[in-house]
Amino acid sequence: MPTPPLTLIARSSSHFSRITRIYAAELEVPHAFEPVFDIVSTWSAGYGDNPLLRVPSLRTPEGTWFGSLGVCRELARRSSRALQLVWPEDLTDPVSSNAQEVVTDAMNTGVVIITSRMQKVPDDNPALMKPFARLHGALDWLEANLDAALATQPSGDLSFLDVSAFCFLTHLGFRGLGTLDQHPRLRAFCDRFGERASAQATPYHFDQPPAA
Ligand SMILES: N[C@@H](CCC(=O)N[C@@H](CS)C(=O)NCC(=O)O)C(=O)O
Repeated sequence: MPTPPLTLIARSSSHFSRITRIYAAELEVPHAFEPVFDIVSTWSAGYGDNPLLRVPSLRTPEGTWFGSLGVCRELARRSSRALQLVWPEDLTDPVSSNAQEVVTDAMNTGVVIITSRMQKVPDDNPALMKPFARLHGALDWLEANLDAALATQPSGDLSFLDVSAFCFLTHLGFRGLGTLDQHPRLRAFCDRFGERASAQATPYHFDQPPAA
């Protein structure tokens, strides 16, 4: 079988990567998957020449796209499906715009905590006090406001806010960053979105390098 001309350079354990995997599935864009096994590496070629040394990237014959939003936009341009897509710039009221801000920033905060843990920084280190407070504040805010944000955004087949919120919220338990035990509305949202085939096809797991 010929290799598809697109390659997603990503990690199956990464919430930003999962956004792009869900878009690729929804948009039915064939692609190869190139896992980044060593996320601590500073070798940019391993990240598709992304100088930020992060996943995801999308390698195409025309060039490489860095970051989840840019990758999703390129997947949309390459899709033959006529889906109505709702992007962050379509969120023109405060509650949905703020929801996107809170979700994206909380995802970045999760990355800060995970990369600190990789360097053996304990969770009670003062440097992580504010990131954990930020994460808890984000969850409480989303519990109170996400439903309104989702209802207020323009209607469409797929919304970046929905997808990123789902990837963020389901990643918390996977990486031991928190639970949704006290957040029933967020749990209900995850259950609803989790019924989509694209969500079920992209569960979090750690990619394993091939045996030597
Ligand atoms: N703005 C980027 C953020 C990507 C990001 O932070 N990815 C994480 C994995 S979820 C990563 O590469 N972490 C490794 C690091 O920060 O060194 C996006 O939207 O894709």
